[in-house]
Amino acid sequence: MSTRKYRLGQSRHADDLDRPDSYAREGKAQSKRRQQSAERLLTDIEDHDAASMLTLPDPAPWMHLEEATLIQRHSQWVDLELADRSILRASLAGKLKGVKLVVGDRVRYSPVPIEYVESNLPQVQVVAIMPRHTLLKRGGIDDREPWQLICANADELWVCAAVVDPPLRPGILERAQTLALAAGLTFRIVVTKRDRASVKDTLPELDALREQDLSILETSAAKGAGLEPLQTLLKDRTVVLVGHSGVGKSTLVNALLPDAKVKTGDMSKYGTGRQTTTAARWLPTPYGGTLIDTPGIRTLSVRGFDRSLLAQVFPEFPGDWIEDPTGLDPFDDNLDLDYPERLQSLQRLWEEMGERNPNQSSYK
Ligand SMILES: Nc1nc2c(ncn2[C@@H]2O[C@H](COP(=O)(O)OP(=O)(O)OP(=O)(O)O)[C@@H](O)[C@H]2O)c(=O)[nH]1
Ligand SMILES: [Mg+2]
Repeated sequence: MSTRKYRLGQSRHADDLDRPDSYAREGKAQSKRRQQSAERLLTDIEDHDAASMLTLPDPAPWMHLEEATLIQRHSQWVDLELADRSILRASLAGKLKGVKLVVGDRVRYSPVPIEYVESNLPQVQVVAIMPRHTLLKRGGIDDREPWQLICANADELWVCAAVVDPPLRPGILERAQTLALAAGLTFRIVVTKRDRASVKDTLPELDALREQDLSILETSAAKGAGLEPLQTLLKDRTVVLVGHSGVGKSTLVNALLPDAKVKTGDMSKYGTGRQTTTAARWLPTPYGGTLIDTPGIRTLSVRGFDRSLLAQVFPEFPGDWIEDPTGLDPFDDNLDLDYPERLQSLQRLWEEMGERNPNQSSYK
């Protein structure tokens, strides 16, 4: 038996999906049992309906107040970045307590409390959340939480994938692309640790993705190579970095923003499942704009996302395959696929999207 511990944000189920070697679909009966136990749970839990969780109270009465950006959540207060980029600690007005706030949220705050706050808490009070331009989320880890929010109002998602340690696997890249499309973010792939492979190695793992005209940027933070294009792209943009633990997100942040001095890990912890970065970090850049460093993820669940997104992720396949890819055998000689693993990947994401959370009232 595996003794690996699963932490918040990591479900055993989702973990398996990115590892073709250990990937085995659960049988129908098993899946049914899981659904039933989830339905039983439904009665004990508060209303986490997907739509209501993402609905924000109307900010109209508070538009005369100053706007700020939420950059970190604590249990009883939040940190705000003000227009001059200084940081202020604030508590939340009562009516916001049920709202899922996330890094990047634009809020309105009152310098004096509009309702009673305990004296040991910040007297500055967040009273409204502005509508979000974009909302990056992934499928929830269990049936209680339909979505896990990653950040609000970002412009781009850069998924980091290392050449080795951990190994380069396209699965997470396709997942990240799906989440970026759903959220309306520009998607780029940042290959890290390029120095760990020979220059002659063309990284054939990425060939299928290269054919899709995706933006792929190869970097080595260790050698300072390939960083300039990233710095140019960062100008006046809010960019969120995601990727497995240990791929080098924080090391890349430090190379791009020498003043950031973000904590990075050493290789000894690789495979232990422990992350070096434990909460999303909001990092203003000297190029204008912001980088958001996030904790390493095991995988990005697409559970409950709209299957129509797959047409954009897998444009090389005909529409009827996207509609239902289940009957196809990727290794069937008649299909003669250049990249059969792409079809496998489509099948996996398609199945996973159909696993609706019992609390999701709607896809999307
Ligand atoms: N050779 C080489 N090693 C690198 C490079 N970038 C990062 N590393 C190493 O990879 C390890 C992990 O780096 P981190 O930056 O902590 O990884 P992370 O993605 O932030 O990890 P989490 O915070 O756990 O999600 C460290 O030992 C780094 O020194 C690189 O460009 N080349
Ligand atoms: Mg990190």
